[in-house]
Amino acid sequence: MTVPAPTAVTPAFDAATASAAYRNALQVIGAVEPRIADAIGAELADQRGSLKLIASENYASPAVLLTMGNWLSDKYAEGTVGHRFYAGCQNVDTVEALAAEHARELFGAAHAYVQPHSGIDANLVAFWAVLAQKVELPALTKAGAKHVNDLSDDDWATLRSALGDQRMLGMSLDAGGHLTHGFRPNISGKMFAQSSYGTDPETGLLDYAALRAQAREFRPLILMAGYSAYPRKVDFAAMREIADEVDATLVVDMAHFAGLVAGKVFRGDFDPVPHAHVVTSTTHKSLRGPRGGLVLAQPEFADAVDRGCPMVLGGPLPHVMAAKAVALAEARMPMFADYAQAVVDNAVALAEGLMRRGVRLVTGGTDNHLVLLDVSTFGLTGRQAESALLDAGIVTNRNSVPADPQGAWYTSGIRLGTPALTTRGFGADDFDRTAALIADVLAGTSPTTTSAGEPSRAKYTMDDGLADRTRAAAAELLDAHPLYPGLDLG
Ligand code: DSN
Repeated sequence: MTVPAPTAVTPAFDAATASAAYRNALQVIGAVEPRIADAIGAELADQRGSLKLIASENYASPAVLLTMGNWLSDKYAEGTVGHRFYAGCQNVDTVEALAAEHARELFGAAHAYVQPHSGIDANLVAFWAVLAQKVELPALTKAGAKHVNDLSDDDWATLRSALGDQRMLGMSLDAGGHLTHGFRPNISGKMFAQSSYGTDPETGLLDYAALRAQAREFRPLILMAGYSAYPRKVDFAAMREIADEVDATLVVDMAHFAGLVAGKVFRGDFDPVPHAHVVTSTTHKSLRGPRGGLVLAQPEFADAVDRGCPMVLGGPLPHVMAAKAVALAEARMPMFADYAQAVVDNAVALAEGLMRRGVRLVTGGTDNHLVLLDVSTFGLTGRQAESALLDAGIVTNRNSVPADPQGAWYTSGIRLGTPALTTRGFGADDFDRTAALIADVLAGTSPTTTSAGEPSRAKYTMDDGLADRTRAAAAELLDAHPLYPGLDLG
């Protein structure tokens, strides 16, 4: 068998060794529950066979994936390195210390905490650390209690009402913010009184002067920056100035663009780490690691961040922390900078290819890893566009656009991201061809009419043969850039 060369932007692996490892693992698993072994194999086939453009997904390396399937999973290790609530944690200490060291070195951070299980967890750790560090509680009864970590039960009762007065200012959901930045369906929206900043209605861009005025008015404890659907860079130096002016703590959630920070595409004012008091992230998006989270902090927040478990987290997942260490080690390799740059170059190619073919993009382009399409110009909702694209083998997700008239369920937008296909080795020409496929699907899809004669918001028809033609064209692109080249489950 000829094994295609690994791409220049993904770590090389020995295909024969990895194939043997996975075949043997699936055999062991299949002996107990063959349907699970089958589902694992089927997931690889699905991932290989679809044009994955979900901005928050990626393909971790075999080394990262294999690191998670072992007996590190069996160890309880609540606490921190060298200070555990269980005996026998020496290997977990090694793992956690290495992951934290890689994170500090990679991002130039004073402190790293690698236990969070997800992005929500990482944000909870950060929010709690800010409350613990910044909220002075002079009215509390316990003598000497200055911070929330030192409270009696009575103090807690007082605190519960006091916490209601704390404020968070975060980016609005339809401008690209995230649920965990103070919105009602998430605990952050219950813990904090929240106000949202949006984007300029004409340009779709962040308006720092308007944000400054809003912060002066609202005076938040936490100024939250970061996004999941804003296709532009954020000036974190400007954000910090605003935070300092109103005595707020700047927390940046870089989950989406951590890979671009790690790969030094976002530098200077656009790198959150030197500017924010606390930075949170997931590890599985553009950073290309295992599913999980981490927190980086300035020294004054380090102790409070380290209390994440058991304050708001369950016991750490040592096998995932080990995989974070491997992924962070990969991100410190020179090829990761090439990868991060390619992610952005490819997003620009995708954006330009779409706009050239008449697709409207929020903000008129991108300078990060994602583009946000406004599909209302095709007479479609985001839900219809998402389903039609999926029929054609293109995996995306619908997303609100600013001031979206269709609301958060149907939406008017489609979000696309380049991290996953860039890992496969797609280049600018491939993304231009991908743009052509997407534009054709949108142009060839129409809403059906409801019994009341109105355009449906969910149902649609596609031109004859369009889905099949698109699938065939997508398969050509995918075949030219195989996922995990040479990996053969037999
Ligand atoms: N669910 C992630 C995303 O798709 O952006 C964010 O949490």
